Amino acid sequence: MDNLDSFWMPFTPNRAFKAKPKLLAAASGMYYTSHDNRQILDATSGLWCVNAGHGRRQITEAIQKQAAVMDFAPTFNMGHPLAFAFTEKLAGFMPFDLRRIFLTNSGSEAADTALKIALSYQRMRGQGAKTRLIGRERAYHGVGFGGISVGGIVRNRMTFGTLLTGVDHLPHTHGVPGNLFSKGEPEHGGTDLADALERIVALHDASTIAAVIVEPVAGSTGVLVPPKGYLQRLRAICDKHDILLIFDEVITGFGRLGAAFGADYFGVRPDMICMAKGITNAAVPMGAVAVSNRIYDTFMQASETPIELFHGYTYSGHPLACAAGIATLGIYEDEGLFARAASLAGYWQEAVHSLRDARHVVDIRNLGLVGGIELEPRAGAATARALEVFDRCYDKGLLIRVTGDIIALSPPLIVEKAEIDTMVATIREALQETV
Ligand code: PXG
Ligand code: PLP
Repeated sequence: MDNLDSFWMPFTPNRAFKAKPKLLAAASGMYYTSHDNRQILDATSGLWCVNAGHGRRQITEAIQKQAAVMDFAPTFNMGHPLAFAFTEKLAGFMPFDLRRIFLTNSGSEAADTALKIALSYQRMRGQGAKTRLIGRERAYHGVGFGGISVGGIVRNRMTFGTLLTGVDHLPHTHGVPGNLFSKGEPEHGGTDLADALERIVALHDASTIAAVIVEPVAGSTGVLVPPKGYLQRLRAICDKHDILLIFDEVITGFGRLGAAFGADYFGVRPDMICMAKGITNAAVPMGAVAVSNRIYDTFMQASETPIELFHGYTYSGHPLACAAGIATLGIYEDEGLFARAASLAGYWQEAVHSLRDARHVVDIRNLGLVGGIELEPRAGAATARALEVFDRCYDKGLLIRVTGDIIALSPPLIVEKAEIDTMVATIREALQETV
């Protein structure tokens, strides 16, 4: 590779990367092939997205076939059969009555779309004063102006101006005494943490609040598993005050927790679900927002303009993405991958928690096929230790993800037990070698 100058890489220390690049050249099953022709075991499903494993033939063929038939068709005032076929199939995967689906091209667009639907919905039903949006500390909802406003990552916000006004944040759910090294959902603090929403309601009044948006399990900021009862309590408070509850399931969707969605796993009914990533097994970019029939019907019944929602993307329902999506959902069904993830979750839990006595480890968290391993930060050099572990793992043929000083693991749902053992053994070794 001669010249790395032109590509301004996303969320990357460009100068450091370009001095020592890591390039991936091919992918199949559980493995990447690196540019220098090494096999790299993928413990992160790419970026939490290749849930069915890499290079799935059915998906590739569906994309090839569609590209040869029709490259693109507009969905503004027009349509094409695959967009309807895909959303119908996807509706069959959705929990509760979240059967109306708006298509986007990414999770960021899904998050911004959901927030806009919430605001417009409240207005549509005569609650136009309900404009406030409530997010959470340490939340990631992508990088659009809406998503970073309700998001809880200071760095993602601080240089970008005033953003949305009328936003408030719940406390994050991490760090309750007694919850360290919890296996699965932590025991303590769920009710109190959710009751913070009551305080926000008391502060602003329910008549000003449109929606609450949360990730069922916060992924990006280090695998923060909600304590028992937390999401149930959020739902109850939202019901009490007539506030919409949005689950951002860009990571927790499509089997990651061992159920189709986090809403299924926790048995909590959101009013909307944001999704992306695993929706097409990442083969073509796509995102979506599923909304309840009640929300959709309100738009159809109350809209005073022919167009019910003034929102959409050139590529909403792109034919190649729809083709990839149909093939992906077919694989999830045929191979029972969500049930497979559920059946591996116990093995995964014990494997990840076996690192409890490894060097530098201060906490371990898990749910479904997600694991978070938190390291003691190096004095005066936050994130440096985790980055060194990342580099060492990569050199040993393992791709992990690090965020701050936390290792976040999310293997494809096709992972075998022996590969889980390799992941854990490699991380242990890398931790041991890291100062
Ligand atoms: N919501 C959630 C909950 C996410 O996890 C997005 C929205 C945005 O999706 P797009 O497709 O616009 O990136 C995400 C994305 C990481 C990592 O390493 C996580 C994400 C993206 C990139 C890296 O944790 N999550
Ligand atoms: N900017 C300009 C000038 C455009 O014409 C469009 C779409 O027509 C957009 C941005 C939005 O692009 P997209 O629909 O791909 O999000």
